[in-house]
Amino acid sequence: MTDAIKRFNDQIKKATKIAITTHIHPDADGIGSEIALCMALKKIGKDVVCVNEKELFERYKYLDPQDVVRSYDDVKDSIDKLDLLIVTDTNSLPRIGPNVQELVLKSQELLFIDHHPCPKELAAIHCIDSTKAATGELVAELIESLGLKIDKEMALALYTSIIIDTSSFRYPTVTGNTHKIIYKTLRCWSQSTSGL
Ligand SMILES: [Mn+2]
Repeated sequence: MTDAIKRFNDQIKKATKIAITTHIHPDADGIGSEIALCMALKKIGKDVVCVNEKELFERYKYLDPQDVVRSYDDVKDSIDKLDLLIVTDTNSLPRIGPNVQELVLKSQELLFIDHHPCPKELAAIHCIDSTKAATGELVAELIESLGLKIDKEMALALYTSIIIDTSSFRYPTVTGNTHKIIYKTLRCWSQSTSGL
């Protein structure tokens, strides 16, 4: 287990009420990552919701079969205190939007889960791994580190994250590990029909 994954596990262990967000003008990596992580944390009994600055675009709704994403306006009155706020696919607070930033003040802890380069002081206290091609690649490993198997719904969200952030595996950020995660997501969907 890397230090980044250990930090994630430590934070999850001590948190019950959790919100997850991503950057404004979100792409499929930010959205797929927050949704897959949210579904995983629900499975282990956490009180968790995704809160984005704006409502999810219609074109991304297929990634959210459990309807876990809320807009800030939807939840602003019902979230009083949080144990943990997780920010996916950025390590810059201004990028989560002016309203969602209010949640930072309501939360005991803050954790970035990201793959963009950052100062080493930030990487030392968050879950940031710039060797990953997508945040979704890192989130898949985090889900497994909780002792969970990636299920079909998580697989769809994570597969989409990685496809979008690598422009269908065309970028040099793609590694053997990226393909290993993709294999695991595809296996969820094809297990019953092939020997994958
Ligand atoms: Mn990304």
